[in-house]
Amino acid sequence: MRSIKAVSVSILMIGMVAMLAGATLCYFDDAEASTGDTTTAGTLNLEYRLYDADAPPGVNIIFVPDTSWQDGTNARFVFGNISSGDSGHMTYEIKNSGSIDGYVDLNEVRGSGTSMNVTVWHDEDGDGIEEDGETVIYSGPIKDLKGNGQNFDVNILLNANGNTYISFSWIVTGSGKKKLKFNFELSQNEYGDYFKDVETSDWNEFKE
Ligand SMILES: [Ca+2]
Ligand SMILES: [Ca+2]
Ligand SMILES: [Ca+2]
Repeated sequence: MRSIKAVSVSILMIGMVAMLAGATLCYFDDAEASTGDTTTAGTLNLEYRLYDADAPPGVNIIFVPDTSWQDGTNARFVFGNISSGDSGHMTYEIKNSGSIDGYVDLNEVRGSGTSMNVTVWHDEDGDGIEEDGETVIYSGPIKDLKGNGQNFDVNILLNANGNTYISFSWIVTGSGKKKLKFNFELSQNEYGDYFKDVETSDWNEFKE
């Protein structure tokens, strides 16, 4: 009898452990996009900042508001006094300040205006130069990024406490205002259907 009872208790305990494990997984499955939520299993939090930019002499570059880390807040670059033929780049640094690894996508990339081409890439070393082995995310006119924008399922693995860079090179091909904005999304899995954190840039501006 004693041994049968012991077996029963063991089965009961296995059942309870399975229930607890199931509950933890469900919690992750059901979590909505938010800013730096905490779970019992760890945290997933994305932050970004304006890192670096360049442009021809005579073009003004303003970091708005500054180069501090953004977490639930917005930042942007403003280039002023640009003219047709000018080119340059802007680099954003992103980091995973949570305790679990995640995957980064670039979503809702939206352009306003015409007469500018951009190339967006995973600038692994953050030097603003597109090198062999660095993944190009988009290359083309900003007018093709109108409406709700385009989503780029790039799945950049960003380990807990890790950081990396996304750069945009641009070339002005005509007159008129041009703007560009986008979301960085850090997700627990590659499909963005689990726990995730989204940060949004402000409209980057390119003014004459
Ligand atoms: Ca965040
Ligand atoms: Ca590079
Ligand atoms: Ca993804």
